[in-house]
Amino acid sequence: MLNNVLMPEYPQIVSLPASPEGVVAQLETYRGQFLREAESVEKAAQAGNAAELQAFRDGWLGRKQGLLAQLNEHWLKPAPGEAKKLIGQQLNRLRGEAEAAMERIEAVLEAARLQAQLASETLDVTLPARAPRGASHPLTQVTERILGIFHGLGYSLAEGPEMESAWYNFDALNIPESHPARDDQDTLYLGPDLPGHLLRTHTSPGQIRVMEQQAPPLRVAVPGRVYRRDAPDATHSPMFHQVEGLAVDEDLSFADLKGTLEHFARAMFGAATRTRFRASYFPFTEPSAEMDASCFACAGSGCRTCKNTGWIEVLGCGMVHPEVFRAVAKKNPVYETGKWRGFAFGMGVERMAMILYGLDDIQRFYSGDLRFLEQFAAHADGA
Ligand code: 2NL
Repeated sequence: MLNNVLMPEYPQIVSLPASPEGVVAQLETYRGQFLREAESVEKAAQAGNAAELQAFRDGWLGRKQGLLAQLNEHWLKPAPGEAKKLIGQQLNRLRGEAEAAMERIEAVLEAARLQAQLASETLDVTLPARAPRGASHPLTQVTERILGIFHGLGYSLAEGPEMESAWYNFDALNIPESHPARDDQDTLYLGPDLPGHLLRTHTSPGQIRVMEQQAPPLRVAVPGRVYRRDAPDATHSPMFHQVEGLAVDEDLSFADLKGTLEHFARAMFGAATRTRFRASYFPFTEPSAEMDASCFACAGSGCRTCKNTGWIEVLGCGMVHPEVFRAVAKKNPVYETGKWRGFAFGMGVERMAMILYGLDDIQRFYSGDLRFLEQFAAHADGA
């Protein structure tokens, strides 16, 4: 029969042997058959094949048709008293072995199942994502580029709160009560519930907080949102982004400032970039300067990017004013005036991005318009 190839061989009951020796011998034969079959079913189970187990169990231990049930019915029940004891003992032994074997095989099968599940559900967490899901915002990309350059110069990264006190935002930075920047025409104050508090107008208070916590020598960059009371137009927004930097050490000079920022300009706009420093004024630095970079679009000959000047205004900078150290020293006496020299600089991220990408409207950054944003996806990390 072709079927036989796949059919489990059900053990067949034979008629009750005439002598006790015959009973023992026949049960021993059954036992041998059982052990051989159990071995083969266990092998199948190790390979994860459960199909044979059910037929095996039915054949031997099935409640009515199983061989042990039939031996019970046809050998044990009709046996005379003295033979009953022997047959009963032998059958119990066989049943005990059969049940133990069945349990073992089930355990093997369960282990094989678990193994297969583990293999099929293994996650390689080191695999790269199949596809980029999006891209970082152009302002994020530019911020990270700027920070990356200063990271390479040993600057650490710090952030401060967007809600500040007037002391951190103005007084500590040597901006006097009378200064127009403090006017509520220019600054967003937080109203009667928070007197003396405002939305920071620059990230400099973040650096004040770093100095209060940390003794020189230090180098730190502070990125973040800043707020000014401006009407939105193509080049203004009441909220924009800055990166500021600060270095403090024993003998820093304006030459260190120039070397640092010249390196920054070349890393940002290309190795051929030249710089120039024009005298300027900030209350928190003395002397103060603005740095221009030669135009990367026309190499200085004059174009739309540089408005035909050949130069691009990049940032403001200067040597930290002694009054700033004096303010910090109130909380951190290490900054006692006269001990330290520092230089600082600040730049607008939107302005930097508009120059780099040739954009003419700052409002694009805040519109969420995908037709605009998707143009920057190619620059994104991993895209
Ligand atoms: C600009 C100019 C500047 C600073 C920021 C600074 C910070 C401390 C002390 C001294 Cl804690 N200075 N920051 C210095 C010079 C210029 O920013 O045009 N930003 C957009």
